[in-house]
Amino acid sequence: MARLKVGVLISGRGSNLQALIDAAADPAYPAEIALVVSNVAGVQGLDRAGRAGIPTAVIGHKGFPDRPSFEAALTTALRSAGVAFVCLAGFMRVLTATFVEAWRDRLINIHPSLLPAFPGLHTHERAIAAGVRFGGCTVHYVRADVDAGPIIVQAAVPIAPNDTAETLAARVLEAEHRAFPLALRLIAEGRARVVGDSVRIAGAVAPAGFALNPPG
Ligand code: DQB
Ligand code: GRF
Repeated sequence: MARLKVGVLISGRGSNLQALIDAAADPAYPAEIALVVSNVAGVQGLDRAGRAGIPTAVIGHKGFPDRPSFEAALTTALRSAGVAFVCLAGFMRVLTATFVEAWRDRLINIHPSLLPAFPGLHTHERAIAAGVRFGGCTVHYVRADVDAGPIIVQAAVPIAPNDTAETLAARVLEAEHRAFPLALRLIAEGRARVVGDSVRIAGAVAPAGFALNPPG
């Protein structure tokens, strides 16, 4: 089967990008990374892509007069590389409704909390301050409303009494590195379907630690 051609947008470290690169190194994985775009030059994620032989582009948002022109350049680069699906992996610019609609249901993000709790930034500090006992991560389709799209995969992580934002972030990150490749695989296999505001998953066995919505 032809593999789904994916573009990954990053702004930094790229450890979730690395998890996708590692998953796609298996020829049986149903998606391949055709392009990595960073809006920031010199970041570690670009080195990770380069090492894997994946084409990269730097499209700095500061080089454009407004968000629509920046995003038009993103879409042009993605289309030129034959990208059919886009993953946000630590991409730190909020996208306009125009971009989101252009890639509707072909655009996902990974967020380091159990949404709908703690959308936005500084999630780990906020979770600890709120005294919640579980953190986690969420892979979701992107909607104009930030961190509010239909949820594909979540994983929960316990919060220890002595956790700092840093120790919790590290524990959540390990879960992210399993959840993101899982979500992309389910989508690329054609198992994920957006029904209203939620995602239905058909014919998949949930790996240990994951629960998937039923089909329907
Ligand atoms: C992010 C969500 C929010 C931010 C960054 C990444 C944020 O608030 N950054 C500070 C403002 C930066 C700016 O001025 O642009 N996570 N776009 C839409 N919907 C989303 C998710 C992310 C990025 C862009 C979304 C997004 O759910 N419309 C990733
Ligand atoms: C991750 O925690 C991700 O959930 C959030 O930004 C961080 C990116 O880390 N959106 P990395 O660049 O993938 O290492």
